[in-house]
Amino acid sequence: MESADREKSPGSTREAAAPVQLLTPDGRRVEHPEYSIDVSPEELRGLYRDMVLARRVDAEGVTLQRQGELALWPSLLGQEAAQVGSARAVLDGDHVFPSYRDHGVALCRGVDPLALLAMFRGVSNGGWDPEDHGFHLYTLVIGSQTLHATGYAMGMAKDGAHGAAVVYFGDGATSQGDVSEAFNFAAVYDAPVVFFCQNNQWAISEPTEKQSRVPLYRRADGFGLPGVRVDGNDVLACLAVTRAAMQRARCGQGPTLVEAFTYRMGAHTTSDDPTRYRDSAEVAHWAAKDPIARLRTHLLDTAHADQAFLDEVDHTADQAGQRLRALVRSMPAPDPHAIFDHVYADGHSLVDEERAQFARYEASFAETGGN
Ligand SMILES: Cc1ncc(C[n+]2csc(CCOP(=O)(O)OP(=O)(O)O)c2C)c(N)n1
Ligand SMILES: [Mg+2]
Repeated sequence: MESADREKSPGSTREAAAPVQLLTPDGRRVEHPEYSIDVSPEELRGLYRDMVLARRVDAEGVTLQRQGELALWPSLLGQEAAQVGSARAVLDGDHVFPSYRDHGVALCRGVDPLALLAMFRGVSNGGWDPEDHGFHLYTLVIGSQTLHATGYAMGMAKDGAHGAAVVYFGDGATSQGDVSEAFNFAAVYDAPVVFFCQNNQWAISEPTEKQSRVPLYRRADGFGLPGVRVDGNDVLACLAVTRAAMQRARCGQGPTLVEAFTYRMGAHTTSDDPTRYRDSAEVAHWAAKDPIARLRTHLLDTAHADQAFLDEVDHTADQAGQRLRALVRSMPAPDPHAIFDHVYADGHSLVDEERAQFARYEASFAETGGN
């Protein structure tokens, strides 16, 4: 087993600056010369509520999959601060391009978590209308959404829109050519886009040191855009850094790469067993940096919240979980033929052929009495 803090190993060529931090793992508020932020007690409580709700929805996703109600679920456990902090820097008029585990971002943008669960149940073809919340569709083709976001941002700039785009991707995605192309396009065209990389240390079973010889935020140097590493388990730092980057983008000062240094506490997806490739000591090391626990400690230490508030948040999250569970379990199965609808706006002979073929296949069960 390698050291839990792998990037600090002696002789490594991957030395990195200390990540931007505003809240220490033991819940102490610290200042940063470049990223000061004024957050009211009410906003702090809101961030806490968002993170607890995100964790609860996520836990429902895992459990429902285990009970056979969902086909798959990619857990965000451990990444609540990176997602909520960055998402709360998004304003109306901005556009978010997510990956596939960004449920916390979806919640903050106002997407009903039921839509996320429906997609992973396989009863919807994609989810939601991106126009409703400026929240585009989940992307499973690793890294491709960085190009979508960059192109969209270039379009926004051409239209004279005042918003910016933010795109979420992982450490593994940085090895995709698409991501390098997006960095380059964004840099040379000064596109109003923020690249928000959640470095959760793993790309399925592949550790980050197999993705890059340099810390990921330093990739930005070669493309001529600023890169910054932020403590991804510190919701305040993620908010401050993303807010600054989005503001830069909105003001026509171009793109930024933000690397949120965090950890995937759970399995890659419910199809994965991480005990096959990583040590429990590493997971324990990161559990001590839990993003929700540190904000809870801070809230209690500063008397910005009391136990009654924490209990109410837990109760609300439980109720949300129960609502989701009941609604997911009662979702009707879609008509299997619906999969052929909407492939093209107009009809297409190939789709018609496939539809007919599927109808024959289905009819064959009736003839043989099989199932
Ligand atoms: C283009 C492409 N190649 C491979 C895959 C298979 N795949 C799915 S998730 C994943 C790992 C991605 O890791 P990372 O970018 O770190 O994101 P994380 O899952 O950790 O959030 C891979 C290789 C894919 N979906 N798309
Ligand atoms: Mg990863």
